[in-house]
Amino acid sequence: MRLPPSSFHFPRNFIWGVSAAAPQIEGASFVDGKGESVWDRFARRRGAILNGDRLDPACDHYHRYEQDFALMRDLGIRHYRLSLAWPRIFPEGDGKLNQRGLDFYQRLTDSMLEHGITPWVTMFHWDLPQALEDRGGWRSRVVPEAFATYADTIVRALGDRVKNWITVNEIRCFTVQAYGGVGKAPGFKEGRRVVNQTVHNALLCHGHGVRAVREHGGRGARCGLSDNCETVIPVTETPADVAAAHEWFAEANQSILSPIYNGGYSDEYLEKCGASRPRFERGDFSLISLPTDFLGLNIYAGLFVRRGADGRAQLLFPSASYPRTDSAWLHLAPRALYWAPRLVSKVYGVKNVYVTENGCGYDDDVVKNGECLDLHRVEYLRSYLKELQRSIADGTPVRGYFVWCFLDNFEWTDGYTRRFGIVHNNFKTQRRTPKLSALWYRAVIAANQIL
Ligand code: BGP
Repeated sequence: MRLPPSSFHFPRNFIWGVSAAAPQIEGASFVDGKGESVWDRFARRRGAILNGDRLDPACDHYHRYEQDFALMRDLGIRHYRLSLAWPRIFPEGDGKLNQRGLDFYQRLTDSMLEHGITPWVTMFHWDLPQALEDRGGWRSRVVPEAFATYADTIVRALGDRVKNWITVNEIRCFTVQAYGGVGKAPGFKEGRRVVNQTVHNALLCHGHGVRAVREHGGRGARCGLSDNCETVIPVTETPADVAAAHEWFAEANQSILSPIYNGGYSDEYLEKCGASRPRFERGDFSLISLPTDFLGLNIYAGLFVRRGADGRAQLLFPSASYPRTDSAWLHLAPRALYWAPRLVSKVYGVKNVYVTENGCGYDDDVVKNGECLDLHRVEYLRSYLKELQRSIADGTPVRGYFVWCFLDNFEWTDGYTRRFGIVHNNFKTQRRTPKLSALWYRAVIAANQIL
């Protein structure tokens, strides 16, 4: 019997891109007037980062961006998600502008455009100016106040060439994890009330980012958040488990997505917080819930859920032998790329979803005879993309996909050990070698289809 041909096509105009972030690739931590970030400081703390690695030299992208954009172009990559380093532009977080920092991003975005690459700019990817941390950091409204000026400044300066803006990246990571003792800079262990407050202050920054784009972004400017929402996968795709996934997803994401999409914290969330609820002011939620154009999702893994015997959503955790990447937190769960976009569009009515990060980290990506044969990454990306394609075919409004990461880079507390790139970087020589996954991705982009 002949089977119909399998079709792994993506919609016309689907955006294929790669992602990276300033503190992870630029290096040049103290060049041309850049101020210290909380990650620069945290990396000096003994034992904080594997092997005592620092954010310098990373990929020295600060000095090598032209060569990197030429490589992107050769790989057929037309969309690049980058971030701007706040402390390059305002070394103290607010106050005096460092023109050299801003000039750098003007040169950088010009060069991207010359190479035929469209910038997707994240305003903040975790590198808070240390000076702001010294004044209270995310615990305090000092940060959103400073962020308002920072966002106005960058959108005014780059708005003529940047049309796609992402406000902040993964609120949970630089608030709940960073202040909740989970090993992210600045690395504190605060109580629940303080942690909830850091989330609220981050939401205010998101709101200011949207406001700045509307006020100064010019024609065609679009913006949204990149969120690492809590992701669940129904164990079986039956009505009972799918409904359980819905319920769990809606409850788990209320601290970040409800204020943005529903104009405030839910009563349920505030009750759950009790005395630890965040303090807010009148007017906060009209800023936080300003309409956005899209939602970015960073999806790597997902937990499993089913309808439990007691009728409630029951979470199931992968066992020790469940297959994982070299990052313990990153178990293989391709169906996360089906369910996260679908659930977010159903629960919050999101009309345009972009997967702004997806990828995997391994420690044994080596270059041999000029090649890096990262079969594990090809298979990872392929299996996840199939699920994304299935989600789109079932009607989920996903418009684009960005691989994390273009280059092996400074992977936060894993330093330079954990390699997430589709391009290998030799950190001693700064030599770039496209891995098998990059060559495969080039073919996928060209065909607009999984191959
Ligand atoms: C996301 C971040 C990225 C990237 C990736 C890999 O959370 O937005 O910056 O680093 O995860 O994660 P990690 O380096 O923590 O393993």
